[in-house]
Amino acid sequence: MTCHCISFYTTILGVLLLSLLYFAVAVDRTNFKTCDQSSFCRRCRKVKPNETPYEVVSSTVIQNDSTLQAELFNKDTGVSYLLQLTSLKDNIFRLHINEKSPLHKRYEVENALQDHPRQAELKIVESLSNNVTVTSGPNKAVLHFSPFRVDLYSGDQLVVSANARGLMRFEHLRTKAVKQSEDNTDNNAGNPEETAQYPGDGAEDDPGAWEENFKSHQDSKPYGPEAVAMDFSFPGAEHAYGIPQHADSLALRSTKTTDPYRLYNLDVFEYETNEKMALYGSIPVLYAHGKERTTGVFWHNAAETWVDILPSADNNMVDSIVNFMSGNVKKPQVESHFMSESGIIDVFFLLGPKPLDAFRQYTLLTGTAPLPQMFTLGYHQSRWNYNDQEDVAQIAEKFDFYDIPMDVIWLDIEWTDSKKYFIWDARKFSNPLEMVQNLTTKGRKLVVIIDPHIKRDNTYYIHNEATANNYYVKHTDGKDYEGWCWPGASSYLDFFDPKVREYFGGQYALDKFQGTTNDVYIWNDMNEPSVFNGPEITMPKDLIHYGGWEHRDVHNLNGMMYTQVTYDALYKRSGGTLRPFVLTRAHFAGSQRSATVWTGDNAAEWEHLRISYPMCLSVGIAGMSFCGADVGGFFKNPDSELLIRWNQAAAWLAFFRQHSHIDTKRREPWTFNDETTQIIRDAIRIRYSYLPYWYTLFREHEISGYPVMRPLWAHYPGETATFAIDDHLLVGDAILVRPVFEPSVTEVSVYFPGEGKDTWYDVDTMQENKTPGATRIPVTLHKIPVYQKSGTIVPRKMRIRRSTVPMKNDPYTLVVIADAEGKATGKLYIDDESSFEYRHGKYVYLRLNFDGKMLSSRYIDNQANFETASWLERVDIANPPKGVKSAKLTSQSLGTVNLEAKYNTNNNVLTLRKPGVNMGEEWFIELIN
Ligand code: NBV
Repeated sequence: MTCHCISFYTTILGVLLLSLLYFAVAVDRTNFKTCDQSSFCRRCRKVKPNETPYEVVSSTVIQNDSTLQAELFNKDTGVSYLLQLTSLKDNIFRLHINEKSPLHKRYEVENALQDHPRQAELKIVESLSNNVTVTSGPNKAVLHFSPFRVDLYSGDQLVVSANARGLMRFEHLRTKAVKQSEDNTDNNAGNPEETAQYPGDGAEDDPGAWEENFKSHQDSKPYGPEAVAMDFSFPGAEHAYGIPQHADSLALRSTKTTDPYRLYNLDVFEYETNEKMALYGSIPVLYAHGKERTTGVFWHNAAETWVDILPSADNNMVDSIVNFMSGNVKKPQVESHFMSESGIIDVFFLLGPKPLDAFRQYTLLTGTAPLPQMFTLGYHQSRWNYNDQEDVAQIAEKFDFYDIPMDVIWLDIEWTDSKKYFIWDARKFSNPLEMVQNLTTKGRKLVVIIDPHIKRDNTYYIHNEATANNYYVKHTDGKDYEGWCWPGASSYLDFFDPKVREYFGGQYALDKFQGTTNDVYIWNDMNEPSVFNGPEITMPKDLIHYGGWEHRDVHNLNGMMYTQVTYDALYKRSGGTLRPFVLTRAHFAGSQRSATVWTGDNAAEWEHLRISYPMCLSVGIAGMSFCGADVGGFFKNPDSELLIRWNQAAAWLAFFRQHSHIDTKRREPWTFNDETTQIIRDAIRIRYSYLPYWYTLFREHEISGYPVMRPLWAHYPGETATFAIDDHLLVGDAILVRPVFEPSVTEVSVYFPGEGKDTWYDVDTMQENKTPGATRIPVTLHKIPVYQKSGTIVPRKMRIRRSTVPMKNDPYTLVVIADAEGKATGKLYIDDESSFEYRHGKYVYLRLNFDGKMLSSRYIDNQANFETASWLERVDIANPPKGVKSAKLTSQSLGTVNLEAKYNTNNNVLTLRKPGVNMGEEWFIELIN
């Protein structure tokens, strides 16, 4: 007993000390590696351009269905590789390079791709002594033999080249060379001839090749150097985007004089903005965009990766003198260089040509986000922590009292019994079921956190079962790895093991997870994984996962493996009827299929509010549209102005949740003063009024892969001035948002895209803005600039209630903005808002069309059908035809009925009240003069 207490108190003390440490300092860069401190990055970055030792062995080139195959030879080392260039459907190529006979298998990523990519026909059209040309549909690929290089053309235009700069590096597996002085009798010594046998790649000389130290941590590298790297050039492109997650601008900045962008899932305490440092997630997809086209590369590798970027403006690779002499205008070109610690080279080229095409191509490979339940798009109230069940009940009541809609209350780690996930702290939550029921009777839900570290406590059944069944990630000697996290001593389940996935998923079953119901959803945090005493606050790279893979190979995938378990478990829990909701911090390519993401531990600072836009845009074009940031900032306390502006901005990001650190002051919408409460209430209510539009966009994302929130250049790809804008966004293509990201301003600069062809209407006043491009727009504390594009129809619901559930059958309002020709179009998707029945045709998907005289609603999908109780309450037509006196609605159930039409001269809007038709049927309304 005594012994127990001592260890208990040391654990508590340890956690306290650690948490103090954890809270007292701002970002400590010394915790994280620079490229120079990472031996593979150093080696890859040192590769000299234009001296590639790789060449294609011309006699080995063969074509096999959709694939061109050849041997690649490194003339410096004598090592052979197998290269496959495959043509895929929808303008995608795949380049796959692996060692021909590796010493042992090299890791190839699993789970990021949704299915086997569909192949497309490929034809050899020219075979010359130094290259071979193949075509596939409108695209062409040229494989150059010596020096090795792959050029991809869309039509006749070269859009991306691999290894054009000759930076490819593929470190073959080898045994450790033994220095002359070492004892040759050592069994592990390997082949003393090794260095001589494969000279020339320089890895042996790198002191970090066979083991590497960082701070007090040693990474034993039993497999030695095994890095892979490749450069990609994008002629015609001006900017590069993507490769989230970084707290940086959307348009990637040059890394010429800085470290490369780093992709390595890490828990970076108090991260700073405008940084290329790694963060919680890594999605290795890059888009290069210029006036004429967008081209992407998806680097399918889950190991630590660094990416050098040279946007066109910083790129002097293109010979400007030649251009100058010949009178040519310098052609823009973006350069990139991907470097990964292990794995193979497996890269997908997304040939666009438009931005939305490239985004879609990426999601054809990695999947789209399944349509979320409607409640997930409402407002979420979180805090680390709501103290107990009374606290939760009071918070919910206050939202009702202040008439602020709210769909979900969140519980952070303090809900657990001493950080033993799945077990309630019975002192604070004696009756969780009643607490949940109190919420659900008002149409609300609960989310609880489940972290991946498991407390090493032999009174904890999960720990005991995991130990007994060998479910933990292991050291090389086979012992369970033990790290340090919230519970103190912790171990980490190996989610790469199917048995572990099955086991852990089973914990969510309602009969197992006491105190929960189908209305309790899950938040997965710390899944990078975060290990307080690990190297760079994560798991050592030489640990062993299922299948014998080193953690090094799979690190960036780890968090996604975890959220996939949660998603599947929630799906199973409801017998496949309810759409799961999982929030994740770590993420990788494909995470969109199982989780929503947020930007982690930001701070109550204007700059952090500002960066939430590019961060969500960036992850959005990388497939994860369902993104948000902690409203108000996680660390520190926002003042009322910052909190107001944050709510106003966040109401236009897909995931809208207020959350904050345990040491912050309460900041629920009513905690400042009446005016603040009222303005925040308005922001949240506006969000609810646009939910039909958000929901439609999410359904369209699921079908098309188009992001829900989009950078301006996604729709205005030829408009150069939009390329660097990331403090605006488009929701779908119809709503333009430019939040206020600065304190005490009375006006902001809004960029109106469309060069005058599209004009923009202030959604509050319906006033048209006629000046294209950057324009100063006045703002008040009550208002941020939000516009609807001319020519669009946006569905809304104007009866705002306490949550989305009671709004389900409420009537719709359509906001029609006629363009210069008097026309507008839009779409509306309706279903039961929660189940998977829509996958069996239980929905209506409507095309809304206004041709200047007639507004109609027609099924896009005739097969589908869904009975909704919602009806059409109102139509507002901005910029309507002149002289309309009345209107006539026709539908099957109503026949033809007359409608009153009211024209408002102040804002030039024609309103049709109570058309009354059911939204599930087709109808049309004629305007009558
Ligand atoms: O679980 C506590 C927090 C959580 O509130 C936050 O949102 C996560 O990003 N968590 C990190 C652990 C550590 C915070 C310092």
